[in-house]
Amino acid sequence: MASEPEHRAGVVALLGRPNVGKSTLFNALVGEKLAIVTPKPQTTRSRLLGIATLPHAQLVLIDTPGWQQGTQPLHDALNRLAEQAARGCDVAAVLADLRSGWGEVEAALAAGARSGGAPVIAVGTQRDRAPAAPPAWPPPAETGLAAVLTLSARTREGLAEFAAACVERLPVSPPLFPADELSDRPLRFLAAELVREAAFQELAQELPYALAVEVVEFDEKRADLVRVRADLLVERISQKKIVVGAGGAMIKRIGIRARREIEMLLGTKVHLDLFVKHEPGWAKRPNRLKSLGYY
Ligand SMILES: Nc1nc2c(ncn2[C@@H]2O[C@H](COP(=O)(O)OP(=O)(O)OP(=O)(O)O)[C@@H](O)[C@H]2O)c(=O)[nH]1
Ligand SMILES: [Mg+2]
Repeated sequence: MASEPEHRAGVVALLGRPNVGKSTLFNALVGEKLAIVTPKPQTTRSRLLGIATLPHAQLVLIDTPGWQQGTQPLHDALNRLAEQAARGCDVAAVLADLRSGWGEVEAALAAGARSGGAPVIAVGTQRDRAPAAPPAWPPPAETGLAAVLTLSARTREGLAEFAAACVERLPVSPPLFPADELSDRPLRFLAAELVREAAFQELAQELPYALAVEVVEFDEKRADLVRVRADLLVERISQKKIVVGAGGAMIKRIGIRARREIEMLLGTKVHLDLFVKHEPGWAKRPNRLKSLGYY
């Protein structure tokens, strides 16, 4: 009688510099868009747990903020999150954009995205838009890495191979979460993130970084319509003017985009009200960062 493979389960941390594609890979593996993704670096501000349940394994994925070089309390907090994820995982996946090559993996490792003894898999991302002949990466034997592989989270090429490389290195264990669970975060937090994603996409340059989003009301009493009220916090009055826009045009655009995304997440109609609030120094107070979910 052929024996079933043993069930494996454990934590896989996705680490690397901003914009390499950690959140996109996370969503592709979880099979739902839980993590927000934008073309701008430093999109992710929190440790997000996502669950990928496979036939004989469960990957508990941790999406992390990209490694930050700033010195503000927000940057410190984000770097701490990535460090904690690296220390507490069974497999550390260090991602680098294939277009920038091997140096980015080295930099991420040097910057502290090291695992506390867990095997490290180096992952070259965005293979679909990398040059035909990407820069050569050294073989794992020379680097102490458990494996080196490449993939595209967008086209899903190489995704199954990456999952298999992780599973192989996870401990034998029953599933850690129920098979139908996808994340440890409440829907209201995920909704706040989708508002932040819309703002990142609509606003130019530096402004998105001065902005936080807090969902202050999330009413699911009606089965066919969820009411969401969210505040967009900005640090300066001048920023408030830009986020509201002439005649409210900008906040309206952000709202339309965010509502579409929240409706997809919840699978119902959504009524979304957005307010722009001036809250100086939100990014400087550790307790405030925590209450906003950036921990
Ligand atoms: N073509 C292509 N684009 C990708 C792929 N993966 C990510 N991207 C794009 O790269 C940009 C950054 O992706 P994210 O997933 O937000 O990157 P991240 O590493 O989570 O970034 P931070 O949260 O800022 O650290 C987005 O515009 C993505 O759409 C891929 O496999 N192919
Ligand atoms: Mg991200």
